[in-house]
Amino acid sequence: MMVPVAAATLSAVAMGVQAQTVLKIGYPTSPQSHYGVGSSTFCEEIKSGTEGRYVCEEFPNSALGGEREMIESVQLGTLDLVNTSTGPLGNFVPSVKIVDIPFLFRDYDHARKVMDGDIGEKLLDDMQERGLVGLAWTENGFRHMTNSVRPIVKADDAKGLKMRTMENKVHMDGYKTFGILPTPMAFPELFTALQQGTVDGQENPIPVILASKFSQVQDHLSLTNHVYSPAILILSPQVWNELSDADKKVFKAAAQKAATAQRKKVNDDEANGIAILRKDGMQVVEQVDGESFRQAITPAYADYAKEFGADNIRAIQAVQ
Ligand code: EAX
Repeated sequence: MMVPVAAATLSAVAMGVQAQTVLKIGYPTSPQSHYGVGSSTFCEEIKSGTEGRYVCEEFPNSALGGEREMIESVQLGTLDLVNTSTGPLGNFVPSVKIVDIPFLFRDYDHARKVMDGDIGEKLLDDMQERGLVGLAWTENGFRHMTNSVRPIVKADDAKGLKMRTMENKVHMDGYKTFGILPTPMAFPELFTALQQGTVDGQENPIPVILASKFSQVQDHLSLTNHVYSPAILILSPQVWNELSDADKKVFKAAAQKAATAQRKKVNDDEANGIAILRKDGMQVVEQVDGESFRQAITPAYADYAKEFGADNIRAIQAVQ
């Protein structure tokens, strides 16, 4: 009786048959978008790095819910991974909210340096005690305003517009100083809300505006660059705690590669997307009066300093 069993085991090993864990990963936009590029890079890397012991099943296009719901599911362990913006993350990990302050980051170089440096590392650490494992900062991009009422050149032009925002109080407090009427809403509801005119506009990075075809339901795009939107690859602690030390290294390295690929796609979309959106019929204001927005938001900065500490804000601004 022993022989056939041993033979079966041997041949299974010889054939490379081994236990395979399928990890579910959710993200908000399409497989071709920045989130899709980052997520599939991660999945390819863990598959090759663990010789197929870990593979992914991808759920793009908010198939498993909005970002808040996906983060919640990862916390509960019903979803293994999410690649999400920080939009709703501050509701789970309060210290993360600081990175959502409008006009905090000068440009992509600055933002990526902060997120990849000590400050970003500390925020990843903070997630552990909230039941989330932050693997790496990916990227959503600098956000711009779109609407169907009028071109926005200066802060005054935004006054009175009903704009969908993320479920993020830091954003909403800042945008109120522009005179915008912020309407928080989960991302999967946004296209229909724009189509039906429930809101006048919204704000998102070029890669999201492209992937979600907002040009079909919005006339004006203004390159306001009013806030950097970081994104993050989050793993469930239930999976993390089962990984060997070697596999943990594979997962971390895979997340770094995902971040690089996702940021490259953001760069490409920033470079090529505006021409595409124009061709799709959007009127684009490239020269926005950024100073008027920065002046308008000064009072909100006093509140941000109270909530997050002026020193902590300055520490981010000081990164060169
Ligand atoms: O992360 O909700 C939003 O506007 C986000 O930017 C979008 O889900 C991509």
